[in-house]
Amino acid sequence: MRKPIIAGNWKMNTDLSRACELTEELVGKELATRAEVILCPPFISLAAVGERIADTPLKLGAQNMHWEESGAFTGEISPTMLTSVGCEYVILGHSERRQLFSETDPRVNKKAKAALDHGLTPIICVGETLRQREEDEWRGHIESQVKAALINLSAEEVATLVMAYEPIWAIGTGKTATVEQANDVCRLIRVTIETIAGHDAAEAVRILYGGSVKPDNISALMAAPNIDGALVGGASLKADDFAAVVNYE
Ligand code: G2H
Repeated sequence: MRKPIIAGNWKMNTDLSRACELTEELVGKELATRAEVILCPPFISLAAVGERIADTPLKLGAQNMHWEESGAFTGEISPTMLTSVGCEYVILGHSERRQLFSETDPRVNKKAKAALDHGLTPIICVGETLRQREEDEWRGHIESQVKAALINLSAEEVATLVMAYEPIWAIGTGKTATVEQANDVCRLIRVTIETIAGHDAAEAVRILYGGSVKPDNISALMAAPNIDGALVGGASLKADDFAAVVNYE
């Protein structure tokens, strides 16, 4: 049985004060424990959020990282920096990074390898554009992103990681993929992983859906057989909404 994951991707939102406040609001709520709940605040708030969730079931994740441990990489954050503040997860290859910050498949792969080498669980994002969806090119695109991200990872490593399917056309737009569309792509991701790393790894990998997840669509998404959780953006910024997503029926 795969344990579900609900991860809040705060993106470039919340200053330190609001990040602490939002964390405290969440800590004060009754949150179901059937899913692992991960908070991914901006880098500058990781330590403070980490301190506030240290004695709770909530987990800490980062939104990106560099693959090197240290060095002359101005503006970057390393895996050891993330683990030093209690991070257990790191989002890699989010479409906003791919589209706005020149993140490439080879870099996502290097980052995934480095994360695993440092005991961090990567949450690797893949997803197609509206054009690729409309022109029926999404299968090839998703397969290629998954294969590129997992190059040189062992089956044991692949089994531990988390994938996230985020259709670019559904991110922050209010449009959600239908449950059937989302489940179909998550199944394709699992089948692709099976061809690379075998049946056991494919069955173990947790695959999240992301893209305008809200309290009113989470239950239907979670009922789909290939969807193991959600990567939540906008709705993770309000404690009531995020708690309602975590406490899905
Ligand atoms: C997709 C998602 C979280 P939102 O980017 O990663 O954001 O829920 O705002 O569409």
